[in-house]
Amino acid sequence: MPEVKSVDEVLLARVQADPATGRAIPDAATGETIGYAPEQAIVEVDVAVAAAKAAQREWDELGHAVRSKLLHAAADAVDANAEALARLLSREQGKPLDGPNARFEVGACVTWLRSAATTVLEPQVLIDSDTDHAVLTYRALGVVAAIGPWNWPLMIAIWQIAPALRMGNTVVVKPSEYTPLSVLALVDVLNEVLPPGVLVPVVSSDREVGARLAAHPDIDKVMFTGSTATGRRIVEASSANLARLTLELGGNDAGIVLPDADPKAIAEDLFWGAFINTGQTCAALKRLYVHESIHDEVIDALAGVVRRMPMGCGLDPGNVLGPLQNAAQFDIVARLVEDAEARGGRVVVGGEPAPELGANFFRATIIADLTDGVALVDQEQFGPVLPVVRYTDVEDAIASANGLDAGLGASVWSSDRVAARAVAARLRAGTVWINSHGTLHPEVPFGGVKKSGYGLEFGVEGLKSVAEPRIVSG
Ligand code: TXE
Repeated sequence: MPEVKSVDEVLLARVQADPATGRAIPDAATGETIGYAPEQAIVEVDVAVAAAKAAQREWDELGHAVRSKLLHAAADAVDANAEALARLLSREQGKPLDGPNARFEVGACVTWLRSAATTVLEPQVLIDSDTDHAVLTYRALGVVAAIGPWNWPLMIAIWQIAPALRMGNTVVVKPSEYTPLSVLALVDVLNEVLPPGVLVPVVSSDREVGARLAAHPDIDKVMFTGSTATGRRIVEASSANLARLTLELGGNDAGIVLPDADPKAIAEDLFWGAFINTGQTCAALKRLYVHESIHDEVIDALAGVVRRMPMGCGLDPGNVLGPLQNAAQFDIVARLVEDAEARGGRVVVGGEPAPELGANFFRATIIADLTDGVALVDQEQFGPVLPVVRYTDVEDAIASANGLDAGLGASVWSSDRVAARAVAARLRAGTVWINSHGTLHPEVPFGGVKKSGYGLEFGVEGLKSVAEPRIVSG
């Protein structure tokens, strides 16, 4: 009997390296090798950038209508390979197929590709009088480097790639060393319809490869999502090549629950705000401030939701929570929980690893009775753990929410939308949600303030960020 391969194994076979030369990539849940990623050398960055540079002019000259059509065709190709991509993503990244996870992420790739295909950046007439005329238009920048993380590797790659291609740039993609195979597979699928050289991957576990790409003299723009430390290095590199930058550096988003919120009504949305992708999400709810009058009810309702959400291997149907993607992240989460307990935190639910599920699993956790100043509150945990802080005066909660360097997202929870908006207006974050957290729309710009980075993605603003402005005056 010939061996029957699953759809993701067929897709993987298209991109993976020879085991003799490639790097073994583990299944995040089981630790078993799922495939081998190519290990490219620094010199291959130069080859990739040269290919992208050589293809850029012709791609630009195709014009918006043709590029839009090709982006729709690329979306169709992703759609046609959706299950294979989702299964590979689930194994490599760890997120379950079900829930707002792997299938959802691949679906978002299709949505954001189509949005980039249909969004139009119109010329803007600035002055139009008898004597003066000035128009602002946008054109391609050149070659864009798309450097991505391991938490939402496919969706974030598309956020970087799709607008860049739409505007006539070519792209060199550098996936995280933790999730190279699913991104390579995505690029391979997109390249079923894109002309050669328009989208070129570089894959390596050597962080110098990313550094070389960001600093390359022929890179005109770097789209980066990752840690603040690496973001700083990219800013330094840009002093030489003057590459334009969009930096999405994660956050430590606060949520404020006002006294008039209905604990039962908000519990499930609070849960997903914090625990989507098992907490490994840049704009997840990472610290929750709850008014003392409803504090216990909110904790009870939230803990009830946590208890009924299944955690386990991503390919097993029904699971909606998975492992931490890698051992280093598991250690960060475990250390923060241990420290929070030592500093008076009360574990309401979870609070420990789940070794029976696998080495990288940590139970979904709520820890109450914490204050600002505890590391779990002040630092980005990036895992399935939500610290809860009780407050008496909303002024204190606002001061706490604004008190850290991070400023990606925030949320306000209340039965009174007007009151919630008044609090929202005082929070310093790129996006403030009301009665939800982290919900994104392809037409609504997204980006951070303070140390969460700069630059906007999505919609018309996203197209502007991968284009160079040109004013024709007279
Ligand atoms: O990120 P890095 P890592 C947070 C999370 C996590 C921490 C580290 O708290 O614990 O970041 O994650 C490439 N020039 N977030 O180590 O190091 C690297 O190869 C150019 C938040 O994965 O920032 C990878 O492709 N590129 C985040 C990418 O940068 C370089 C999502 C990100 O790696 C480089 C994930 C260099 N000098 C983790 N060095 C978010 N914003 O949501 C490395 N890279």
